[in-house]
Amino acid sequence: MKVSLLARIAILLIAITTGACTSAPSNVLTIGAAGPMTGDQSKMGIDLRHGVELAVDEWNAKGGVLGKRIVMQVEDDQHDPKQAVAVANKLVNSGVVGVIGHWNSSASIPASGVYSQGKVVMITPASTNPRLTEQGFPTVFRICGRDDQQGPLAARFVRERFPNAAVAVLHDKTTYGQGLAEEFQRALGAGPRVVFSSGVTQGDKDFRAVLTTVKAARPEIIFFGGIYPEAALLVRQARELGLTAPFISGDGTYDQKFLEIAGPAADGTYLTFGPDPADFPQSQAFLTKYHERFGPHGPYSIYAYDAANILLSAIAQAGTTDGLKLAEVIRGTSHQGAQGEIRFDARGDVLNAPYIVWIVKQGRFEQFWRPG
Ligand code: ABU
Repeated sequence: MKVSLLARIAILLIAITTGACTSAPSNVLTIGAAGPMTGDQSKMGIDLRHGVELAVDEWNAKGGVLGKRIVMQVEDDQHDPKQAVAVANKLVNSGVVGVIGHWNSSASIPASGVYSQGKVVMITPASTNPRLTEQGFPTVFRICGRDDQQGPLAARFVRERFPNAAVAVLHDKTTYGQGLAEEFQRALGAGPRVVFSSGVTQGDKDFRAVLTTVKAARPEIIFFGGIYPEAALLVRQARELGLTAPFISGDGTYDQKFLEIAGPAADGTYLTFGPDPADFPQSQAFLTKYHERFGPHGPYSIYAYDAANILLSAIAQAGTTDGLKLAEVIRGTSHQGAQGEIRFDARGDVLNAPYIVWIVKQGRFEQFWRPG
């Protein structure tokens, strides 16, 4: 009898210390934010984190969601596909209610399988490769446009502004960069002629060898599919080699960092990206709050902010953190974001993602061309 009582006390103590008999629910909900938080693309991860942080703090100031305080779990995928899968597993195992991320298509696509398996909502603010939402994962969303929109837009711009031009196509061999270059090339159609096409290696610093070959092909325009660290060096080194053909690139190049690294060589570069939120009344409150807190916004800060608000609103509306139910609410709701109305289609893509062509003039991005 004495032994039995001791045994029961021991079992009770083990249960208490391991939390096995704890019935009180946690008073916090955790939201994941994942992207390249360190390394050469960390500006993008930090912009993403800041956008989410602003939304989370606003919700907490209003009392949180479902009566719980919201906390963030920020994870660094270093824009590496393997690291992205590790991060996704870590977030799912932590019990996050959803993830805002990842930034790179090469991270989002492999990570999306993990979130789908774990029935966790993932909303990427920036991954534009079409494949992400073609996989049929019900909990995967993208709040930005796709490369089969911006690639053809760039091609149309080239056809209209540089008809019959000789075109060189370069890309960084990543899911995003190569995919975008292929979309561009496919949409060029008759008229412009591709006289050179090749990949470069992400992380390289010296592109003079490939640029010398590009120069020999006498291009009249150079398209680059890739991110700003390589884009900036390419454009700078091209000008040093006397290669004067205008550059055109995509949203991965659109950032202040591109201007800083490329310097005056950036002038005249064309880029495809969305219109300037500063032009829209509905974006003003976000821009003011973001600037006061973090300084100038990055290209995808507002997308991350809207994505976090969509996730948290869905939790409030659904009254649950069940991923599949949240996905239903997200898909079935017209969201009023800092960018205006946001609605998703059955795949998880946004219904309206306008692209325009920007130009760099005297070290600043200016809106340049809209499809008629
Ligand atoms: N869309 C720009 C860069 C992020 C990505 O899709 O890889």
